[in-house]
Amino acid sequence: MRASGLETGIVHMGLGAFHRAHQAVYTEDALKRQPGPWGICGVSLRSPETRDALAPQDNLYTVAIRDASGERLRVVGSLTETLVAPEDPAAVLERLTRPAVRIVTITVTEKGYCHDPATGALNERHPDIVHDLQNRGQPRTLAGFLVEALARRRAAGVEPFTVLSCDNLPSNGHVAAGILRRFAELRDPELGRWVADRVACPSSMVDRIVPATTAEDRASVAAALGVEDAWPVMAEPFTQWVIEDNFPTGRPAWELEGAELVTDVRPYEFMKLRLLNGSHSCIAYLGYLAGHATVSDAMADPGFVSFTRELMDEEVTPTLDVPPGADLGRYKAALLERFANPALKHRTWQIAMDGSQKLPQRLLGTIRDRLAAGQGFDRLALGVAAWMRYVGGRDEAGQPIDVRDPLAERLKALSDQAADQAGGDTGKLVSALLGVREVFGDDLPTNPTFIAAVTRALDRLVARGARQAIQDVG
Ligand code: CS2
Repeated sequence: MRASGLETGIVHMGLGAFHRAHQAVYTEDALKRQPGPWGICGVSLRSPETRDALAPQDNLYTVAIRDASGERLRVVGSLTETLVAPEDPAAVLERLTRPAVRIVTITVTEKGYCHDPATGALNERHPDIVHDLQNRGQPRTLAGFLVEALARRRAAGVEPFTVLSCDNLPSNGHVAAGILRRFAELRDPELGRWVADRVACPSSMVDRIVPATTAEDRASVAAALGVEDAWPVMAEPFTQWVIEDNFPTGRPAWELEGAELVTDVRPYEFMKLRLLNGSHSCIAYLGYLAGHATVSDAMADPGFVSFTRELMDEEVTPTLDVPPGADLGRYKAALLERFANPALKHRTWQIAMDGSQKLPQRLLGTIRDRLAAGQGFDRLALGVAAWMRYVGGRDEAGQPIDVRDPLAERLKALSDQAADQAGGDTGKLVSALLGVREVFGDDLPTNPTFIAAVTRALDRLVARGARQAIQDVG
């Protein structure tokens, strides 16, 4: 629960369930051990729902930690305030400019960076970026808010804040630094140089499975607590946070509560993005097509368990640098157990969202390493093929799929065009979708080994269905 008079020292951009079950918990626990001015002002970049739920309950909320053995509830009090950016961008800029705010943490999801997922560079044609360059005081995007606030701090002689990305991107600090520098440079080259020289953007690897809260979850938490909580969050017991220790203006003592402060986060990021998130995306597309609504449903099917184990052991593991002290065997065994957690209803549909932003770091980077080493990647190719089938918008029973993706319309149009062409064969669909360079870059679409593997996988998927296809590659 909240320490009274907690001062705000962190602004968090992207106030979703994940932040509330992860960084907010680490911060509260660290402050219990070592008090400090590190309360969190949570900012929603889009909808008012979280603020509307939390403000009337003094920004307190419950984290329900669930697994097969039962449930543990705790109330978290590290949020001091909640703001909704589109309602009052000026208030968000004002908080970001306060000298007492020394860290900005971020979970805006992959698409919130408005970058090109294949290269990591700022997408300068993104309509919201174009808007923010022209409307400095009324921004919509992460880059628009942070760069305007940094410019104001610079003008007022206030130290810049440290920017800590907590999104599932490789070298997420580097990606954040790149988009901030470029956005600032487009405003003014001097500002661009100052941002590049003065703003620390440490990388971090975050991990905890936190499915979207359902009405049923709310009701069960209310029954257990004996009071209503308008928006509790559900999480697994496992939690991990590995942070590059680069905070020139200070930070909470997160390490006192289990965060690992290191000099190089990259091996941890690759391990997690490729093993956990890569498997997650394959299970999401293949599982959804096979009729599994949740990850734990899919993992109740032995075919999915073997597929995931072999994907990790045979195709992903050889591409990894093992992080210092990590035991990959144990890590992977724990992942299979975590995916099977029957108390979490983690929808395959939820993980399938925004695939165009996720595929590069989850599957395609691994595939590039396999190609370079002359090694096979049939399971990864099946994951890519399942995504191709999924974005076409029809499942194996011919039912429509509600595809959520910033590129959804374009992906659907490409799929429809390929299907309309004479024959409508799988090769046409593969070549149409490989034309999306933001996802596949310039190399994969012209690589014959890659094209052949994905086409073969898609043929298999169409002819045999997902359940059978995962067994055929075994
Ligand atoms: C998931 C992640 O939704 C998704 O794409 O793969 O949110 C995953 O649950 C987290 O990264 C786990 O740390």
